[in-house]
Amino acid sequence: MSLDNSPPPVANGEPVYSIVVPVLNEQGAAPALAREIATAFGDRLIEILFVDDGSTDDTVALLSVSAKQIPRLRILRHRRTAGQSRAIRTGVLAARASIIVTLDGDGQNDPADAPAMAAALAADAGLGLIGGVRRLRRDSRSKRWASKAANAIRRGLLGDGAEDTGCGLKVFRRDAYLLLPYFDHNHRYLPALMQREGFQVAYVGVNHRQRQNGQSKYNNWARFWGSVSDLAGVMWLGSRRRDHGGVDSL
Ligand SMILES: Nc1nc2c(ncn2[C@@H]2O[C@H](COP(=O)(O)OP(=O)(O)O)[C@@H](O)[C@H]2O)c(=O)[nH]1
Ligand SMILES: [Mg+2]
Repeated sequence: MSLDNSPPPVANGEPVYSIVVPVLNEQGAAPALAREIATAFGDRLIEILFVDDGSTDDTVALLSVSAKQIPRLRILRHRRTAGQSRAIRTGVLAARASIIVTLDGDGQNDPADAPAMAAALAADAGLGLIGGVRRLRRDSRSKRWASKAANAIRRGLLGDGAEDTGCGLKVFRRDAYLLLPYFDHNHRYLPALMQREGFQVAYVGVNHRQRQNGQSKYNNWARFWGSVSDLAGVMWLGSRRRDHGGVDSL
């Protein structure tokens, strides 16, 4: 079992995409998802980083078995649970590719959508991020309603134009992401934070699937109260932005 941060040797050069998957107690979904990601990207040079956030089930043990069959799979593990945003950040810091793809670890995002999104980002130097927009949500009615309301409030207050920041499927530039402030749940504000740094952001409709295993880690009320302070913080960050209009080298 490899739990350290040292990258395994790569036979054919550096990966072009690093796929980062945060997981917390996803033993029923994670191994199949790792295989699906490897299949979706075919023979493209990728690495797959699963970041375990202190699972208490068999997620890590099962992923370690998968890694024997999928040499491109790396597993990182937090010693203590620190949240989805922190797990994404751990994966991005360890990633070797300049383009990052993130996916939820429960299998609700469809890896088949990812290669085209990554290629679209690679082809457009002005874009910092392409966010997935779940076309048909496969979630409970209360979650869909809460998500719709949260998205509308955030969009209205931040003006980030993002219809669905809760979608775990996103592609972005590693160096752009590393310019952004980290805070718990910052993964829901990546479009606004990217725009604040001057990057363009685009959106694309993606597939969404029913959760087949395990349980959702978020409940609506906890998310609501967290969102109030997160939104206030991101609005403050926006109000403190100043723009130099470009830098000339003389
Ligand atoms: N690393 C980490 N991942 C988390 C945490 N909470 C949720 N996740 C992962 O984030 C993804 C989305 O979470 P999920 O519970 O499916 O949220 P939902 O789709 O909104 O119900 C899944 O891959 C989870 O395993 C956490 O505290 N830490
Ligand atoms: Mg989910």
